[in-house]
Amino acid sequence: MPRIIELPETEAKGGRLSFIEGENIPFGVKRVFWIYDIQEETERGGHAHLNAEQVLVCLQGHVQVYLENTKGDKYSFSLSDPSKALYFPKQHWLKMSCDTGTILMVLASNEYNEEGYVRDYDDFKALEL
Ligand code: T46
Repeated sequence: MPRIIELPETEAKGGRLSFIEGENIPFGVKRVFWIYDIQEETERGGHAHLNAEQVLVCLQGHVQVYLENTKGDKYSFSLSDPSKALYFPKQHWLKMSCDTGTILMVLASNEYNEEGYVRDYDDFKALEL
């Protein structure tokens, strides 16, 4: 089930430091990517992953994340704190709204493979059958 994971956090040297290691998150990381240089508020996502699990950390700015599972359960998360990570399992329809200037880091359980995406909502809803 999608959930917020509170990451370890230290405060020192005039700043904060958080990290992800070992069993902080429930999967082994195969890929890290980041979304940045967002020039204006924008909608992204519009897809689900057949098999991948992911963690989102908003390093700067604000992201509103909307998730839906194949049963129709819906979740909404507001991300703006780099010490909090949003975990979500496979087969969740993702939509997100990123504010201007946002930097979003994503950790994934898989390597990039376009065939692992479902980008049509009707195809996604058919997964529950
Ligand atoms: C997700 C959200 C949070 C690559 O070539 N390699 C990669 O590892 C990724 C993630 C994307 N791409 C290419 C595929 C597209 O041509 O980058 C382009 C933009 O990808 P997409 O339209 O899927 O971007 P978002 O922001 O809608 O979704 C991305 C991730 O794809 C997705 O896994 O969960 O960020």
